[in-house]
Amino acid sequence: MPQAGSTPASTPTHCPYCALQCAMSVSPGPAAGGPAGGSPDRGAGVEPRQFPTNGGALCRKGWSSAQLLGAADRIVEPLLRGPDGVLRPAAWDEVLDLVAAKVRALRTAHGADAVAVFGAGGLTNEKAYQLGKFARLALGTRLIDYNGRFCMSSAAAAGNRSFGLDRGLPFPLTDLGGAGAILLLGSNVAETMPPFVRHLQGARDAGGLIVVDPRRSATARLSEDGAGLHLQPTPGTDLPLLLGLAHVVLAEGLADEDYLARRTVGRDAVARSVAPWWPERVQATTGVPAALLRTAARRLAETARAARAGGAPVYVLTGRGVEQHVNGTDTTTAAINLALLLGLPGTRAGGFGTLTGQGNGQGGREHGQKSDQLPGYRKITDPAHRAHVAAAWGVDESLIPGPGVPATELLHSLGLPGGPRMLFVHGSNVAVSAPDAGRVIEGLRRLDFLVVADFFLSETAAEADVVLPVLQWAEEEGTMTNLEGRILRRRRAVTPPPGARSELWIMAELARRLDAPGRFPTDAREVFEELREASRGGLADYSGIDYAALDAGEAVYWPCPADASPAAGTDEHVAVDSPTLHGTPRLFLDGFAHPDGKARMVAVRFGAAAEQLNLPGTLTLLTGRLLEHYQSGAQTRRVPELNAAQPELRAELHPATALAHGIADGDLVLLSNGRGRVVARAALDAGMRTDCVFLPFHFAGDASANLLTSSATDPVSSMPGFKNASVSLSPLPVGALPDAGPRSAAEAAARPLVEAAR
Ligand SMILES: Nc1nc2c(c(=O)[nH]1)N[C@H]1C(S)=C(S)[C@@H](COP(=O)(O)OP(=O)(O)OC[C@H]3O[C@@H](n4cnc5c(=O)[nH]c(N)nc54)[C@H](O)[C@@H]3O)O[C@H]1N2
Ligand SMILES: Nc1nc2c(c(=O)[nH]1)N[C@H]1C(S)=C(S)[C@@H](COP(=O)(O)OP(=O)(O)OC[C@H]3O[C@@H](n4cnc5c(=O)[nH]c(N)nc54)[C@H](O)[C@@H]3O)O[C@H]1N2
Ligand code: SF4
Ligand SMILES: [Mo]
Repeated sequence: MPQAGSTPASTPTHCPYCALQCAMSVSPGPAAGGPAGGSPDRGAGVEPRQFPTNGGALCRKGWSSAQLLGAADRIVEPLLRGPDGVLRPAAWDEVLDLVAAKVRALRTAHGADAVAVFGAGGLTNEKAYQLGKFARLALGTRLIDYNGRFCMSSAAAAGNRSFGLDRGLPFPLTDLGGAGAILLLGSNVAETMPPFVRHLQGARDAGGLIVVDPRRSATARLSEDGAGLHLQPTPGTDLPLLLGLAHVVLAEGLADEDYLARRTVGRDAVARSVAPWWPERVQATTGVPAALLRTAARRLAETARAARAGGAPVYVLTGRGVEQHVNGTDTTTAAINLALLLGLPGTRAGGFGTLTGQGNGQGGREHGQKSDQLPGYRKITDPAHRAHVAAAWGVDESLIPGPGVPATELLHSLGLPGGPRMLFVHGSNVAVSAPDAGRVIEGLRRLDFLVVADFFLSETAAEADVVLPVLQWAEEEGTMTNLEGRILRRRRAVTPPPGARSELWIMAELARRLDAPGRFPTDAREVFEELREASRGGLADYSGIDYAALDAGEAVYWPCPADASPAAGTDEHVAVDSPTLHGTPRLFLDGFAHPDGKARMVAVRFGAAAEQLNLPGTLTLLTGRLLEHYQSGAQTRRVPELNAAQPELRAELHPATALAHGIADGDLVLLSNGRGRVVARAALDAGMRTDCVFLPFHFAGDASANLLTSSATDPVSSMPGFKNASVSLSPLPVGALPDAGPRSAAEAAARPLVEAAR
């Protein structure tokens, strides 16, 4: 239970939102611009802090983040759905007793897998770790997965396959600043991590920023100063584009053959696989002119050659635009292959990285909330890994269930025969953010019992039988692992509302009621101490890290083994910003994490899935993000200034596409396919391709882009193809409004367009 204690005037911590984890100081007090009706004693002030990643800057979301601490519609008491279907406040003991009784009853009647858990990459390391243990030991279920499956899974799978290890950036972010060239594929950092843009400046100044995006995004526009390039392929064709870049590098003798021979295996198979992708064929498939492709390949290769001689380094970076496809793992692999051909990963001449998204998207994928995983990035199917974790948990290994199923499969099996009948959701708004969300909402409604831990009545919480009010970022202690694999302290800066509880406390209370084996401490530091042991010797080894070290310097990159000897495949296990700290800021300098120390070059082939080939008359739906909103929008739609800046769903369309469909700027349009219908306001933008429409996924109800996305997934990573659905576009026909009435006040509030049009 949270203790009301004294809070210092200003506490150093980090932003609640994305993986850049900008440093800030939080002081209790009324939040500037706080929401009307908010609790005046629950606000806080935010000031940016100097830190290498954000350089003292914050984006609008960071600046306004504290406003939600005292939001008027924050949930501050447990809510229980009554027989009349209405959610009403209830006492903690009453709801926890009920939840535990439901678990027991369903387990007895249907087996332990009748209960499932859905976690998140926004949870602290401690909560993510504890949630994985809670599922396996307290619930006894194998069914746990999390929203990182929608986020980092393709990049993680590719990194593990090629390098033997997945750390989003295997080098400090500040290394990018001196780059001579950066190939940035499917990432719109100018909106998704604005303070990151400073790290692109070196490449921009050198004319070496090359952005690949079917949209002329804010980031693509950054490449237009100087001699930078914007490649604007047909969506879903990054794989052939990358095969084409590799083709040019090899055909023109620009590969670093010495590096390939020393540090990789599989070069010849990759060379054979890219041979058929000559630039003119790539042009026919991707729409990117052959000459532009050659220019890009030569610029990267020439800069890489200079880098090997001590010049400015070269980086290849990916974002969700290339990863969230049914071939996302292979596309990311093709990007890694290109970086390997240029001789970059594990050298001072540059590298490959992926830009992790959620606040703890990196740590969230290391500590065991993934269906096939145990802490320390261990495998749940490996007997030695299971034995190690069982010992750290103090339980018999046989008590740890086997692997579960990935997120999309889990969410689409809810309430179906053989599927889970009860679900716990911690930190995700799946009713808005999951693919084919209409089907997910049906599944949530089929469940016998839904428990959602949140601080707002998100669209998912609005479906719950029990809502458990939890702490917000500035009210809790813990650690986050940022996009560089650097472990940071999240600190309690303000006192939480009396009715809210920490998730560690909730798990401990339920574990006790369920007579769970293992330990469930409520103090984050105590959980971290156990996490250290559980991770010891694993790929993501945190055993050498403790809160005291973090509090002293905030510069520990994993792996950080307790004995301070280098982890396998890494050589730079050194003190970084502080002489007392250990860590591995740069991975792979001595070798990759495969047993032979060599990177795998995996030959990948382009085979477009049916959905990716547009039917005549349809457009490709691109989905993504706006600066002002975060993810499902559950938080940022509640911040007045952010919501005022982006109040409604806008569909970005090329003027020619709009004209062909009889649509003018500002018109309401209907986007539809076999899965659903969405209403949006047309926003004409000549930077779009004529065969695409772009929708952000931040809005709910009939403005939810995920009513249209497909649940088809990548066979390796189980990543859904969020970035590539086929849709029909029309002006909103009179009488064509979706007729289902709003289910909740939250949903109604999220349907301004439909309501306005009625
Ligand atoms: N403002 C804001 N910032 C955020 C978030 C947020 O919700 N809002 N979320 C955070 C999280 S969890 C994540 S994962 C990151 C995501 O960060 P990004 O990866 O930068 O975000 P997206 O907007 O999803 O996608 C990036 C770009 O991919 C492009 N794209 C779409 N399809 C394709 C394609 O087929 N090929 C290529 N090359 N590009 C394509 C889109 O046009 C878009 O500009 O952002 C983090 N930061
Ligand atoms: N079409 C489309 N869909 C996408 C994507 C896309 O690009 N296109 N991107 C995907 C990606 S990359 C991601 S990461 C997902 C993200 O989508 P979601 O998983 O839905 O993420 P959020 O909207 O951040 O939801 C977080 C919820 O948890 C609450 N919350 C925040 N912190 C905590 C906490 O510490 N504990 C608890 N219990 N609750 C908390 C918030 O109030 C909010 O309701 O969306 C995916 N969906
Ligand atoms: S860029 Fe990300 S971490 Fe930084 S202030 Fe914005 S949302 Fe927060
Ligand atoms: Mo994400």
